Amino acid sequence: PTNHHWHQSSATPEQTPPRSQTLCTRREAYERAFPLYKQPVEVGCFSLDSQRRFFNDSRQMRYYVEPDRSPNFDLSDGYRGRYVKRDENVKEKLDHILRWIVANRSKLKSKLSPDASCPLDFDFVTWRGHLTKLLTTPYETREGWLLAVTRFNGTLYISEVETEAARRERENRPERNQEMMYWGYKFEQYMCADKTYSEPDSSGVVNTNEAFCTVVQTRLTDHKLLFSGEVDCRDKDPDAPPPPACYVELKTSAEICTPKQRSNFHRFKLLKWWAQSFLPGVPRVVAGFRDHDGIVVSVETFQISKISQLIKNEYNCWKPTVCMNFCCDFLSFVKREATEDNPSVVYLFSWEPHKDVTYSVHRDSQYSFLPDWYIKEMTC
Ligand code: 0WD
Ligand code: CA
Repeated sequence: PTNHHWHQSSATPEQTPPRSQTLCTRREAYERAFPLYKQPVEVGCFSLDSQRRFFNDSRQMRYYVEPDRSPNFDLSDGYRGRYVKRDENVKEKLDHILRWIVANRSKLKSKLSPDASCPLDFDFVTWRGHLTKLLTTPYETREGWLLAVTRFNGTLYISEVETEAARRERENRPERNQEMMYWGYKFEQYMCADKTYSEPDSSGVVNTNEAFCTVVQTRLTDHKLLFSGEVDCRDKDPDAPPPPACYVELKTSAEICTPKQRSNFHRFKLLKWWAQSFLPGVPRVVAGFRDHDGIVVSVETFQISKISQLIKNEYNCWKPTVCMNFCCDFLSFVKREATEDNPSVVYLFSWEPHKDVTYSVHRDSQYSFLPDWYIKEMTC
């Protein structure tokens, strides 16, 4: 692999400075051929119920219902009175994915023998959302990130740590923003039915504890990945292709009235939408465009495979290849640096906009995230 974009401090033999390896995040460094990304395969799924309890099944699956041409959904309906919000102070880290792994380990083939699942045959285990952040890093100018990495039985586990800035923002979120966050969930309720044969019920409670998550495996060049992502709904047609091709991602966005708004939508929104759905192989995003009062005025479908064409005329726009190559090189960087195989050691990778990625090492610290029950279960 080419490493022309590596910046490495040159240590002199007499005064060895602290090891400071970094990874550059400039777009130009990642403009090369699109890397191999194998078609993601769903290997399982799980559900989180209204009390955030884990179930190793698809009980929270919902079904996409095609809306009217001009729907007039009121996204603020129920914000006061029919809203149960997940407790954002509870940090779940990778716990749900680890529970899924333990429950399904016999189905997962091992590196050593096809019978045992210890060690796991994956280089990385993480949330899809963490990979989305990596994909968009070369284009992100506002929010940095912290990713904790632990190597255990040869597999690298990646779990996000909330930055100080993100925590402050969350704790000081204006009322208007809180309500706008609700809009996305309310849109899901207008668009989804609980059964293949039923209709959406917008009179019910919106409970953000509930989730249906897919678990997919894939490979990015030489990195074998296992990750999970929340899926909004699926095509209810029994003849629809198997998951993840039948899945539909739902989004809301401000209605587009000016060329400037259209350009910003292409340059910023579509980057996030593309990255999030491309990773697990979800083929389409259904967007509800809403006015300032949270009324959906139109609904439009975006095919993920057509987004790169759609943005090509945009000046100075993002490129899928830059996103994927950066992610690939970051994973190589992690593999190279996070060498100690120890569940209580965390390599904390840190990035701020306009800077390089750096890291620090922490033993038995507040950052350790692999639970004892998982270590016990997976120590063979
Ligand atoms: O502990 C953490 N740091 C995180 C935990 C960060 C991100 C997610 N999670 C967990 C939760 O268990 C959640 O159920 O991940 C699940 C979702 O994972 P994901 O699919 O990897 O996350 P992402 O792609 O960022 O978000 C997908 C959806 C969002 O939909 P929109 O359309 O807004 O992108 O998951 C929801 C949200 O509806 N979501 C979350 N749900 C619970 N906790 C979280 C979160 N922290 N972030 C997004
Ligand atoms: Ca969504």
